[in-house]
Amino acid sequence: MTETLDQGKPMDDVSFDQLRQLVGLVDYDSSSDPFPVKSMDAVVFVVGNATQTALFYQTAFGMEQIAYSGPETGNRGHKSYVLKSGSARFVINGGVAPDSPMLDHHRAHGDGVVDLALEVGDVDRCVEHARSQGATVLDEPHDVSDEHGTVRMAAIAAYGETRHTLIDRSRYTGPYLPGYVAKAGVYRKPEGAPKRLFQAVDHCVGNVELGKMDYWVEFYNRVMGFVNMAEFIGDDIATDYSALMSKVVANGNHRVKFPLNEPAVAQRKSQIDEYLEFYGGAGCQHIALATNDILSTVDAMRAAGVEFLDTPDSYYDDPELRARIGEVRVPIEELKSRKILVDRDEDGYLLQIFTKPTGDRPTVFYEMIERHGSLGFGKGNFKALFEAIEREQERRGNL
Ligand code: TYF
Ligand code: FE
Repeated sequence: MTETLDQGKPMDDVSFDQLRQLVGLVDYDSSSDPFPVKSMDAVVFVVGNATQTALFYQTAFGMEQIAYSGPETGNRGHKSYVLKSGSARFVINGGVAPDSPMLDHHRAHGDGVVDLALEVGDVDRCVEHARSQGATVLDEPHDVSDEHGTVRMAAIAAYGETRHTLIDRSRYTGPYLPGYVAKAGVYRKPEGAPKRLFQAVDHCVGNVELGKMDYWVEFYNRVMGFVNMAEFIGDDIATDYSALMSKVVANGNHRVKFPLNEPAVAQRKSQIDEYLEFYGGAGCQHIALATNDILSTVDAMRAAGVEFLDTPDSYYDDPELRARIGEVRVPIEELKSRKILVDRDEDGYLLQIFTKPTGDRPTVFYEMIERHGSLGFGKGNFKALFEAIEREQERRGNL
C-alpha cells in the first residue's frame, strides 16, 4: 500500500498535501510495517484544573473546544475537555471525585501528558505485534460504542507513566469518543483573530532517565516499527553545552515523531534532570506544534500572555548564522523582534520558538515550528536554545 492510501481519516480542513509541508512527511511503503500508524490521535493531559486549562488553550493557543465529558454527562469521576486546532487534538482531564486516580496522578506529576494516543488501522494487529515484542499491554483491544458508531481501542505502556492508546475510529462519526458530547466553548475569539494558530502536532518529546534513551529508542524500533531519524545529540555535543543526549524515532512517513532525551553527565545539573526531579520520573517534555505562519502565531500567543524563551540579539547579528541561513521568507529583523530561531539543512529551512514551561512545575513546554523543506529539529539552534533554557533554569534556582 502506498502512503497516500494510508493517511488516516482527514480531519478538519488540513489536507494531506498541507501536512506534507507542515510536519515534513516522507514517502514510504507501509506494506511490511508491523505496526502501521496513521497519525497522532490526541495528546491527552491530566491537569490540576481542567476547566481553566481548557480555557487557556482556547485563549492563548487559539484552539476550539469541540467535546466534553463530565458529571453533567454521567461521568462522575472527572471532567474532560476536547480541543482541536486543524489536525491537532488535545484532551484536557482533571479529577472531580475525591477518589479519582487523576488526582493522585496530579499530586505525583503536576500538570502533564498521560497519553500520546495514536490512530491506527488495525488495533488487534498492532497489539499482537507489540505483545510479541515484550510490550506491556495496559488495555486489551475492545470495542466502545454509542449512537455514532464504534471505536476499537487498546493501550500499551511507554516511558514513565505515559501510555499510547491505539485507536481505530474508522467506524465512528461522533465528536471524539463514546461518553463525550459535542460541546463548544463559551469563549468567543476576538473579532479579526486568526482562524487558528497551528495546524498539526509536529513532534512529542520524551525525557527519560540517565542511561535509558537507547532502551526507549529500541522499544520504538522493535515494538512499534519506528525508524531512527538522522538528527541526534551525541556525546560530543552533550558535554560541550547541551547537557543532554537525544535521538529521534518516527513512524514510516514521519507524521509521528518522538525525540527522546536523557540527561548527560555534565558539570552542571542537566535541564533533563530538572524535569525528571519535578515531574517525578520520565515523561513528555515538549510538544511541537506546526504552523504555516509562525509570525502571527507568536504575535497572537504573546498578546494572550504566553511567555517565550529569550534569544539574545547577538544570535541574529552573528555573520556566520546569516551566511548559513541565507534567504528566508521574511527579513531577519522580523524574526529578531520576535526571538524566532532559524535553521537550515540540506533539505530546506525551519523557523522555531520555544515557550517557557506553561504550568507550575518546570516540566512541560511548547515549541512552535514552521517548516520550509527541512525535516530536522533545529540542530543549528541547539547551542543558543540550551543556553536560553539554562538561563531560565538558573533563575529558578535549579542549576
Ligand atoms: O525536539 C527537538 O529535538 C528540538 C530541540 O530539551 C530540543 O526541539 C531538544 C531537547 C530539548 C529542547 C529542544
Ligand atoms: Fe522539538
